[in-house]
Amino acid sequence: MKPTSQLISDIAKKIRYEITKMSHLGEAAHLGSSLSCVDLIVALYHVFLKIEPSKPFDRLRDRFILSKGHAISSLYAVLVSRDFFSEDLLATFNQDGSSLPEHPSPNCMPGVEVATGSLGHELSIGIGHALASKILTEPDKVVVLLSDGECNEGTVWEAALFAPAKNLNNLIAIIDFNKWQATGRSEETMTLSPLKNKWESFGWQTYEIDGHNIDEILDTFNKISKKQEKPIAIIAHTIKGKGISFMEDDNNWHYRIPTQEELLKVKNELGII
Ligand SMILES: Cc1ncc(C[n+]2csc(CCOP(=O)(O)OP(=O)(O)O)c2C)c(N)n1
Repeated sequence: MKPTSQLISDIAKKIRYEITKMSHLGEAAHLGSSLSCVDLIVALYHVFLKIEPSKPFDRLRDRFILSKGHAISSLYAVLVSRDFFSEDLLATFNQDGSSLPEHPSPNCMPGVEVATGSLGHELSIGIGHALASKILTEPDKVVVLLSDGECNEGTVWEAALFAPAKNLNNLIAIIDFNKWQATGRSEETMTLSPLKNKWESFGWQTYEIDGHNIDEILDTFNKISKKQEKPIAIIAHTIKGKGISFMEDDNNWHYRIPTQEELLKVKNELGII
């Protein structure tokens, strides 16, 4: 039976606390960036992706690539929520000698497919997987989660041209459109709007959704799991720092690390026991 949207929300809430704790313990930045994509990653791993924790290297698994690799804490915590590895390891995030680095390397943990962190390259890597699957007539799909600032990179648009040209209908790009970059508003850095029209005009079938509305996320996944002709782009409107009142849409949390007191505040606010 598929998990309900209430269950997905509950898991996401727990993960919001876990990643705040990871940022605190590991003195790691990018908490706001991780919070903006939690709902999407939980919905992917608990509903959409066909990938089994007991067979993380199964040839026919779906692939997920977190192109905005600086938000890796959310992927690690979601992998734990699916039992890919033990929860204890989360406390070692970003520590010396840890197998959970702040930017991931391939297979650093089961379920982590690709080294990410250098923005702009991973849609092309996803295309490589998707093209290989098409050539081999294999059934798996590939999902790449990008950030909006990343869409300033020319490599993203070269990849965006390539995928429709090869009819990669097994490829899904999700853009975590939180309207911020490291030091300012995305729109002020380089105009992205109208982002949906841009992907559409490059030949992608495009959806625009609220990236925190679980029902809307699941509905969209439902639509695209049917046979489609083109690669899919989902423009997910999100809020950086989502879910924690004093972090929402405050870009200081791109770099800020929560104190012990703030961690407690988050615990209380999320109702974590
Ligand atoms: C090629 C490259 N240049 C610079 C950086 C440093 N960097 C880390 S996060 C970031 C931008 C963050 O904004 P965005 O990509 O929109 O993601 P958000 O954190 O807002 O989700 C930058 C420039 C990088 N990771 N890769």
